[in-house]
Amino acid sequence: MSNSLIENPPLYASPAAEFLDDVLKGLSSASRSIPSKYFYDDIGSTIFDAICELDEYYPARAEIEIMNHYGHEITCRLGPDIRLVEYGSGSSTKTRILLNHLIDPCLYVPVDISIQHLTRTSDALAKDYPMLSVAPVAADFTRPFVVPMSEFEPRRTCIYFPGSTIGNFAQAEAIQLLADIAHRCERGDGLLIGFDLRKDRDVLESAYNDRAGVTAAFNKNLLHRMNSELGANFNTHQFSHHAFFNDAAGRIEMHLVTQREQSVLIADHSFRFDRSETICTEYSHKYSISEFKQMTAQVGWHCKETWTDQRDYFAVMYLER
Ligand code: AVI
Repeated sequence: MSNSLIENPPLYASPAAEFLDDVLKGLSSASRSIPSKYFYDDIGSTIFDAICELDEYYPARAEIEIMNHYGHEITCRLGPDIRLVEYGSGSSTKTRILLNHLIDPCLYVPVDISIQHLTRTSDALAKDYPMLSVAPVAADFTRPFVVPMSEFEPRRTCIYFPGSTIGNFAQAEAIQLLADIAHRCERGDGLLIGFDLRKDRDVLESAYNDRAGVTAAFNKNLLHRMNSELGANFNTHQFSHHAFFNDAAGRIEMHLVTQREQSVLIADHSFRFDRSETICTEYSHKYSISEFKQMTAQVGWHCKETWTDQRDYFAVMYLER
């Protein structure tokens, strides 16, 4: 397969009807919420890249530190001639570190919900790694999609799931997703996954309440997206960003809080908001290594090795089926 020209990726991304259904369902429930996957349109994905550059947002740097420090060891674990499938590939920043060490990968399959971001990133990778076959797939990885096959039989498939995105699922959903990934894999296939570790409340809360307000803009982009794509009439100035660590649940929660009583119209459905009422837009779970080992073991994954950064803020775990 030539990589000089990346064909249009097969498209499995959420259509507008599904976005509307999820929003109406989420806003009709007693505790209002919207799935965090809807953050990632082209603008949201670009704001997320800016979050990763912030001083306060330690997870991105901690994971890069691990990949830079242990990249060789990690790729020795993965072995040569693999098909690498990345869930939620975004800008593929950490992938480049893997690719610099991997021996003769057969195929790289970035999977992302934002088609524009995916196409840009895949084109850039194809240019920078001319020997690599790249076959992007635009999909919501929580739903079934077909993984392209490589020209040569890979020694194994390895799922790369960096960025602690697994933390954005409620714990039961995270376990279900890990089980689904296991079912899609064959015995001996690998999973390289990054997750954020528990730490001081101050460090956690600063990471999601940066001084420059980039995370607030990321959160509010969801309102702009509902206005432009679903014809909603949210007054974005009347909502504020709120993020805090819920200790009992072991997670950061992000919310949009109404500043005053108001009604919002979305596709002929009217929603009344009391003053200070919130819409939960994201969970970001923080796990211990032993907790994460237990979660993965119960759905058929065997932990082979774990690497952490110097401050033990973040972990990257390699598991096999
Ligand atoms: C993508 N995900 C792992 C990020 C996180 O930290 O949970 C999303 C994010 N939300 C606010 N800042 C970053």
